[in-house]
Amino acid sequence: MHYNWLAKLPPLPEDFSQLDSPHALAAWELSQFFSEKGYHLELIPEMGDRFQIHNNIISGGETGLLYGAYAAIRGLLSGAPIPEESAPCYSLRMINCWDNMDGTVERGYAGRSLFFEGDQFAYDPARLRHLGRMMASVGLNVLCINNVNVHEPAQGLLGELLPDLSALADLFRPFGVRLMVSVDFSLPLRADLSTADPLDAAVQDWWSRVAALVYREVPDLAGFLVKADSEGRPGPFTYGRSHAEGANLLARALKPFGGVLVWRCFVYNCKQDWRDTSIDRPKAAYETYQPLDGQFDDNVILQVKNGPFDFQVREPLSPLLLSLEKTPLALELQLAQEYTGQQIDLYAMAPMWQEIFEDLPTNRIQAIAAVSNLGRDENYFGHPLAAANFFGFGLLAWNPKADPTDMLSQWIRLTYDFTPQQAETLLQSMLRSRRIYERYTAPLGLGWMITPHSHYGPNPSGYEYDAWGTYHRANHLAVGIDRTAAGTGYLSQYPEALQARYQDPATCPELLLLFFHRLPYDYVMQDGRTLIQRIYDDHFLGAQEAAELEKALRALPFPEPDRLVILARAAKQTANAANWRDVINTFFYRLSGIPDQKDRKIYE
Ligand code: GCV
Repeated sequence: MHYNWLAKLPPLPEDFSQLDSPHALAAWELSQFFSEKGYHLELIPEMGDRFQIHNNIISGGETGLLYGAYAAIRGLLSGAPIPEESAPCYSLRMINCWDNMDGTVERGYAGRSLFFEGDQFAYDPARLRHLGRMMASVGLNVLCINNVNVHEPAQGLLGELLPDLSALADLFRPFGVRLMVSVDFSLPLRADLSTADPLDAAVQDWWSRVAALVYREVPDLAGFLVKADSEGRPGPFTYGRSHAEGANLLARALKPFGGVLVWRCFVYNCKQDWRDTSIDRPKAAYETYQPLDGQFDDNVILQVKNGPFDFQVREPLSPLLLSLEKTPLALELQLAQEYTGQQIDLYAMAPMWQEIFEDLPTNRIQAIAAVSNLGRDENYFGHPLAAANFFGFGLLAWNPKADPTDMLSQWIRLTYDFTPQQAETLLQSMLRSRRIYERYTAPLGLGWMITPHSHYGPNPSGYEYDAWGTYHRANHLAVGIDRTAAGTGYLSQYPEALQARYQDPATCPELLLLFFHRLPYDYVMQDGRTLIQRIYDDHFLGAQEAAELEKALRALPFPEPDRLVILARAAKQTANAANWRDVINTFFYRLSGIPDQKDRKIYE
């Protein structure tokens, strides 16, 4: 038995032959709860994902009926209001799995792949149906099953593995979930073409033929996802072509079949010389894509990570998301806790998403994606409480203005039978968890003081003399990078209002201070503390709060097996936080020579 927000629903039937459509599944789900005073379903195909609930009638399109049914069931079980009508903000609400066919998951913290093992498809249909149900229950509708770093034999997903892909698409169809595949830009070379140049007629023709074959097997495939010219992946730069030319090549092949081409904008120089201060990695995506605005076909979606670096605990919004006017955009979030505690440390993401959408008008983007935190662990998420991030992401993708407190309390009520007071303790622990993690790790927007490669635990200079463009440039006097016009000029990529907000250290939000500014350790913060004292204080406080978090979790009556896992992870988090505290404080003390005003233990 594993607990998550579907714990109070009856198991899905083993024989799924009757539940062959979202409509049929909606009827079955409702019948489990409302046998007497049931809901009637009224199929109105043109309503698509939308639904209305009036006088016990749920009207909607095929998928709308399913989302309406789950909204009614969630309301019944959690007390959350059941909407009279509802429509998703974005039509593509996507989970991106970074699963490899050997069974590993890149940046996966919940066990091995749910889809693959031993270089082939290998899955438990019941487990995947449960995944489909989890997705549908919160309105998620696209699942990209393989890593954006496409490794053999995943190249075969568009070839010899198509029958397997088709079977998997069949499995997810009743849940209204369409598959997507990550595609290697150099795939034509695997088929013995001499080039993958997007302007080459033979290459264009080859992709069109491949798309036709793929759509014959999987007619509702959502499309392709591509990571190109990024971290060693092939791409159009090899042929002196732009990313618009590269993306349009694939988009045109997909167009006749209604597929979209999702092109990731995670492009930067990962072979930088740390001595070279003329390059500033956060500038890269804007510099690459902003000049191409207007050159993309209408079925291209550019997928942009929320921040200009790479899913650090705190980054400002990527300026690219605010600057493209003519190109559809997808926001990319990361549920996998790569830099944020690896599903060991508690890190509820909803408060962070709320901050993102404070700066990002909802209509600036047309789609939303999240890197999966799923795996083959019994509870799918490694840490049972990490399920709340998956659940919350679904609600966010449906309505980006959803309130973090509402999302998390709904999840708690669906998952555990707690008293209101216990539920409140858990809610507050989750709401605080991100700031706690932030306090004991890299200070004030610096990021990257993490152990290289594994990305768990502290190593303040691990990425400092490396090629990844991730520098804090701390010396004995100052720390941070000046990204104003006097420095790298990154700030000029923002609209004026945000430039004004970040420009002056005196008004820049303190949690981003060292992202935008280089400051001496005796710089005086808004509350009168010096910068170095603030760093020490945050780290002592963060470690103490992690220990308090553990205590709060220990006092809660989590059912087994959740309790065992949650408490074991909380203990690891406490130790991790203490380690971060000591390493970061010692690092800055040794550099600055400035003692802690409160005379707490910092190592010599
Ligand atoms: C899939 C970071 C991660 C990589 C990941 C990459 C990406 O660099 O460490 O594992 O690769 O982001 O988003 O493409």
